[in-house]
Amino acid sequence: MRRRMLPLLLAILAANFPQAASAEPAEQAAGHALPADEADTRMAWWRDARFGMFIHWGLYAAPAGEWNGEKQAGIGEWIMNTADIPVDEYEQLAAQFNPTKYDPAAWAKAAKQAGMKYVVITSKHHDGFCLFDTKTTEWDVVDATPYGRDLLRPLSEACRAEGLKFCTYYSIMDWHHPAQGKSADGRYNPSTIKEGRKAEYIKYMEQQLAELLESCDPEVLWFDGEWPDWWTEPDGKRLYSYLRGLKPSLIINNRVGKGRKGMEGLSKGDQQYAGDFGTPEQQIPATGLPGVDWESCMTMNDTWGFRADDHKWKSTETLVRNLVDIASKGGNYLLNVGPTAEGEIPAASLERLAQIGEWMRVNGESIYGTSASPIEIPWGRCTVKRDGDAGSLYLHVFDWPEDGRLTAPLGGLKAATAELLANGSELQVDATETQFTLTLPEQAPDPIDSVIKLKVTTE
Ligand code: FHN
Repeated sequence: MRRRMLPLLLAILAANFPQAASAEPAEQAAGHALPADEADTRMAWWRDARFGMFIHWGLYAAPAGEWNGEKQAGIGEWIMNTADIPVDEYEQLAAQFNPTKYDPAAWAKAAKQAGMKYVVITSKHHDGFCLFDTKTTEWDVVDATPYGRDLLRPLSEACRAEGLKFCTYYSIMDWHHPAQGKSADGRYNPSTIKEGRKAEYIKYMEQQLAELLESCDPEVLWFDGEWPDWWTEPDGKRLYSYLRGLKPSLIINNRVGKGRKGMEGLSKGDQQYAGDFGTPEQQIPATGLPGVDWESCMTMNDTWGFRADDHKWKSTETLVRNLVDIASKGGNYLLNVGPTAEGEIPAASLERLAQIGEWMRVNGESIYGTSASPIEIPWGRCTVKRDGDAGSLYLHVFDWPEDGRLTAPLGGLKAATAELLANGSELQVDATETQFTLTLPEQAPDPIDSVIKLKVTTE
């Protein structure tokens, strides 16, 4: 097979070593209207983390994708996402919810061993049911279920014991709250606010969020359910300011307002929308936006919440390559698990998490703390780590060249050394003024993604 040219590697270098390349440095958008040093300081751990666990857990795990004997096709969180179930029928689920097998320490360990750096768990989904003890309602795990204990605080402690950041998801839309109701036209996830009761509900939300900050001190508040027409961008900006006032170091996603769908909600510094990062869902943007923070949230199968007949599980290869693709574009990967009503993460999820962890133990440095490279490479991806005038390019080779050689144009950069992360073995680098060629072993060390660490300098 013809030698592969690493196309336009110059653009990568321009984005990360502007003094080294003639190409115009990639546009460095300001990702945030607040003073860069404040946002940069606050976002630093989140940008380094690159990989987190999403947990969708609640009463909807009990019916597990079936209602009145009918399996719900399509996305399995139908149970939690439809307002077609009469509230008094749905409320009966609380009596069934008794997660006696819940082991927060095991959940935190599974996330840690997968190479994840943070955990985002549903504190309240659209059904309004709270997994934490709240004074604002009896519709919570302490007052309404046989389990009778707060679920989030123990997980926050277990995450911190494993060195993970603990974060919470919170739905603005709340079908159970008396101030909200179905929209007349029955739209998907319908929700309206009753005449004159919006301020009441916002106060309720603020009280609950203050309780969450107090009881389990999340580092990120991950909002959702912001799409009903009655919730506006000014509402989101006010809520963002309220929360940052309570906890200045808090990070908040762009669904606190109307900036959803990830990149389109991201401004390049004009801060059109409230929120610190974009939230593309079940998708990976075609390119990153240099200088803008974003996180792709995705399921491991096709359901957010647990479904008894869970299927369409993605392969570990797909999950690892998603992580690499996202990191190569400067984003974070929030990968979801949906625990059962008994409190167990499904075996199929645990298996994939363990396999991802094996890859991360060898190659994690090519993900953590890396930044975007501005182009896509057909046979793999590239992530970048700067170190003054030097740095490393991590070449993620998905498609190992049959001729065992990779060639790249290196305008003004010196390829110092190259090694395989899998075993530290040095690779021969033949450099000329304009390009270098890597000689690779016949066999790819990792069929999913073999990573080459290329140290480069500018002098
Ligand atoms: O309706 C929810 C869905 O259940 C899930 O929580 C996702 C995760 O981002 N958010 C909403 C759909 O966009």
